[in-house]
Amino acid sequence: MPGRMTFYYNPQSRAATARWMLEEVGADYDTVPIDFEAGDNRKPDFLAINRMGKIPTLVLDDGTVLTETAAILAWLAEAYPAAGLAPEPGSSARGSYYRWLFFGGSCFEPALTETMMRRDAAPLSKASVGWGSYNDVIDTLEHAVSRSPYLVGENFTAADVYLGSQLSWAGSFGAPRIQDSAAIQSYVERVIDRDAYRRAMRPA
Ligand SMILES: N[C@@H](CCC(=O)N[C@@H](CS)C(=O)NCC(=O)O)C(=O)O
Repeated sequence: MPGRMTFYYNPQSRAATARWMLEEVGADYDTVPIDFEAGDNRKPDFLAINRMGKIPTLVLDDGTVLTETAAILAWLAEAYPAAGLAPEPGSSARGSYYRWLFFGGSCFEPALTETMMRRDAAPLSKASVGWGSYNDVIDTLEHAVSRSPYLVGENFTAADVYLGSQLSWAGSFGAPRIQDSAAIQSYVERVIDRDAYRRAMRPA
């Protein structure tokens, strides 16, 4: 089992998702608060750890630096197998699990950014951008969460931590078609109804 880690965190950020996962697996970690207003993430000490100046950033007990929410979740799921948050390596379910983990980062995130931050711009070419279109992404997710309780069938996985968190956040700041989708809302309510989520939402 991994030794004590250092977790750079702000509750109003993607680091909240990583904290949920740290709580899911029962990781041993110290939290370092990052105050964006104070510019903590642009100070030389932090930039020396993550040149991107972004969180979540997780430093392992041997000094290895992990960034990118999906990568942190995938690593934690593997490093703490007893938590049962990743399907068997090489199984079909493992393939689906990767599909949704990657879909979160490479389709949902940029589609959301395009929709929320470029509202007045013409849509980018659906055939050229990797996420197609926001509506296609939401249709795909709506279908995926309607056919089984979790993204990978009957079992909750780290992919649900990622997509559940993304959908919950996106809905809370008014992204289209999330709060008015009964299937997505029911999925979000289902996946966040967990002790680890509630612990992760407490003040650090
Ligand atoms: N690709 C990264 C994105 C991380 C990210 O953009 N984090 C934001 C907070 S949600 C951040 O640290 N922003 C501060 C800044 O860039 O100054 C991931 O998936 O974890």
